[in-house]
Amino acid sequence: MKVQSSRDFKLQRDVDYGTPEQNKAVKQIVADIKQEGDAALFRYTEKFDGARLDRDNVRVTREELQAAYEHVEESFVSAIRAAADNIRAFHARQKRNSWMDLQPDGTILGQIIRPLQRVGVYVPGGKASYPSSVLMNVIPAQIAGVPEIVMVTPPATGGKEGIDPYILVAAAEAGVNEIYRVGGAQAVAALAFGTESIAPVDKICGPGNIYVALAKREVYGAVDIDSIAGPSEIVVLADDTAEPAYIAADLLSQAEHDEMASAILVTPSQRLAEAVAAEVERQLRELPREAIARASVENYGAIIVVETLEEGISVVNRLAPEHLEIVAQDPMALTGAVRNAGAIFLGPYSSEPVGDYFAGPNHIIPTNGTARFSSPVDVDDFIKKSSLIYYSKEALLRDGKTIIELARREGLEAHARAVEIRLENEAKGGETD
Ligand code: HSO
Ligand code: ZN
Repeated sequence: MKVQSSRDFKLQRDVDYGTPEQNKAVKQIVADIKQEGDAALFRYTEKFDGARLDRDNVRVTREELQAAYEHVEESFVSAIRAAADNIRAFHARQKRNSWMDLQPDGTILGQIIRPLQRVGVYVPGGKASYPSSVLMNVIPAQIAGVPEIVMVTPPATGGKEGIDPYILVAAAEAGVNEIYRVGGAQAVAALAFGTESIAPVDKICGPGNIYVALAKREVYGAVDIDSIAGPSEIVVLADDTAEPAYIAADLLSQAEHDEMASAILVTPSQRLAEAVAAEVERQLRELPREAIARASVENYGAIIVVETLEEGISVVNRLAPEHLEIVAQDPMALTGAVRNAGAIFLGPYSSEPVGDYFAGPNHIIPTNGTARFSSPVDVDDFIKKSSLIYYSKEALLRDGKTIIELARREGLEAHARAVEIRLENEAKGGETD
């Protein structure tokens, strides 16, 4: 990893909007599913995933789910359960209540909080198929009270055997209600518009490859979607008190996710900068995913030497990282100045994977600088609000004229009259004729 000064550091931010061919292919798939339903869904599944599906086998059965438990270690089941408990406890704190305000004139104003009815969670196949992400998507929806949580995943994530049993166990533990063995853009379109075998959902979340991301963009509006996740990012802000081997290990924990993941150390200590650079190299050689992690640190990694920790914070705020670790003498004292970071890990023992798997906060966190304006996935992502308005006669008599004034200013006479008819009638004694 290159040690450089903050003056020489250039921020790289790329969002993948796909090639014109990819966009065209996705539009076609979405249109076909919308029009033909299952027939197109099964045709594309055979074409892209090599699996023959029909109405009877597209859905994962209760028996298959039970069988998955026989293919995973007991220790995995207990680990998933312990993580799920922590994630539930953390997200339970986010629940909001409906509220109502009764005013002295009898007016009632309020907000009703309702869960979404039906949510679809996409679980990718391939290198980014994580049981932990199943928990992070499903549990907040469940805490929000979503009654129907549907999962889709490509038919052979676990090779010839079908869906990866670890994913199935995580889904069962998290409380998924229905699972369908479909993936790709066709699965996203099926969730959005429904087919004969899959009822349509209100929101689609979960990560996927470029086709899945483009399909989510394509169906947005017909349904809600979560944000489109970019590669993982970690920024560590550290001073001389930090242990270089720990910092290097934490940087590599995110670098191993993806060739385009970004791992950055920001420090006022030249000594730490050099020690971490050496450690990264040493530890890289011993990693099973060395090739991915090496590509990540070479292309998107950096060690930035700043003058002071305060300057470090301003670099952090510009980066607006998904994950920030503050490993310094007094991390809490620095935290107040952090404006942009999706998740902040404090002190030498809050290694980033603690948050990825176990502590309780969500690990689906804004990437690509979007922590400037967005937040980790939470219960709010799975609720909606309805406003409640009850106007008393007294209140309408008091406010009617003002409303009429505003309506006529907009040239909307019918609006004005809707209120006026009531005022006039009340002036006549309140009888309608
Ligand atoms: N660090 C990833 C989440 C994850 N890590 C899943 C391990 N498994 C989010 O940036
Ligand atoms: Zn991770």
